[in-house]
Amino acid sequence: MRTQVAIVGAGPAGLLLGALLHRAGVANVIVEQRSADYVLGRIRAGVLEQVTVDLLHEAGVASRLQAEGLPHDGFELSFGAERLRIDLRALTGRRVTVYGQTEVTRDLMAHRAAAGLATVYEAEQVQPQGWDGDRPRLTWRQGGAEQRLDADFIAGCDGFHGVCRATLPAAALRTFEKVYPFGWLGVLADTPPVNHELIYGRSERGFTLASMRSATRSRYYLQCPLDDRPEAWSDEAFWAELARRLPPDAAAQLVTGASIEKSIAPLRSFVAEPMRFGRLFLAGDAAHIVPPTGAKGLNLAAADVGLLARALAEHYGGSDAGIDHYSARALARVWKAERFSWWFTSLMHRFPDTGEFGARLQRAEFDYLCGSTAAQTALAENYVGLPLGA
Ligand code: FAS
Ligand code: PHB
Repeated sequence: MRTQVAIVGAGPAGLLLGALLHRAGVANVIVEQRSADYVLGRIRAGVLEQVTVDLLHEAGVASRLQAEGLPHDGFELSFGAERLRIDLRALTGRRVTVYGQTEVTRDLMAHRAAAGLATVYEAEQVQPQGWDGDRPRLTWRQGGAEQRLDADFIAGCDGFHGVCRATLPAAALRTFEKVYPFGWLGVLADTPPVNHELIYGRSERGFTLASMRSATRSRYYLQCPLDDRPEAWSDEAFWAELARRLPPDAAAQLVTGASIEKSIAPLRSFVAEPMRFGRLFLAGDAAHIVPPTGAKGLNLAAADVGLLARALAEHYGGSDAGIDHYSARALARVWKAERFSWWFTSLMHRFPDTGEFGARLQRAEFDYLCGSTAAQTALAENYVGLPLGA
């Protein structure tokens, strides 16, 4: 097989890159190690920045998002019983859209199938090769036979545990990492959300997030110890702890029900530099990870592939300026999102070493936000997402 761009990974980064390249007339094939159902079964992000919404429109994959996405003009912070609304629309003129990553992935998969684009699922032992020369290619095994895909470029959209970054020589890569001493226990339930907008909460007992997927489907998170396990939490125990941590007037609105998904995600900040190696490009979680506090992971992946798709299309138009500047441009925006996600996580969580002094500092930051339009604007403009070229 031969194509112009070989994409490793059929998560949101790989699928959106494939759709944008197809729109630009650039041929591409996606090679994914899991089944489509497995990819769809992962419950992850829930909030889309306008940059992501615009890219999905550009890719021609936004009709269901347009119909079912929930535009949100603000969100709330709570400290104990106190609540502060951050008015995104008034402070930045922009908003975010609540639409689950699972639905984004489903729409991208449907678009790809309808366009008749090649996607190889359940590929085993995928291996990028030749990316440091002029004959890049992917090999993999399927049905007991070796498969090969020759291409002009390889896009590593294979997530944090993928093969593309792992294939690179250690000396070629600089990595930066911070691992947080807690995780998020997430529950999805077909119950109405406690509030019409998201509430990020800091209680004495730890962080909570009250989010949603629709007016009838809620998504909640509790900060939990790293060694905690989803099976250690009955639904009743989860709802009782959530009610203890939510601000009382929100807890009074809580409708409980059977969980339809329960999982624990670790929190990490991670960046690999650079994001280009000859004819291999990294995008999305393959290159960087943020704690989900700032709702940046999926949105950074979309921004990366928005830059990469334009750069590759320019290459076929005769200019290599885009691919030559891809890594620096992507990383400039990635690091600003890393800073914001770290700051927001540090503000809203109980750390083992927070102590009384640290708790007072977190409270002082919340009080400052309550009284400062400038502070709220800084928070709002990072939350809605910085412009693509920022
Ligand atoms: P993905 O990891 O989504 O996709 C990579 C794909 O590559 C996968 O399908 C994988 O199977 C495939 N792959 C891996 N190795 C391969 C190989 N060797 N060969 C072929 N294919 C291979 N972000 C938010 O904004 N908000 C959240 O609440 C949030 N919650 C999260 C919870 C969890 C548990 C995790 C892990 C992440 C969460 N994220 C969240 C971040 C998440 O949404 C990512 O940012 C997003 O999935 C990034 O998309 P991709 O870069 O496509 O990576
Ligand atoms: C979610 O709804 O899954 C969600 C929303 C906002 C976040 C993290 C997760 O910051």
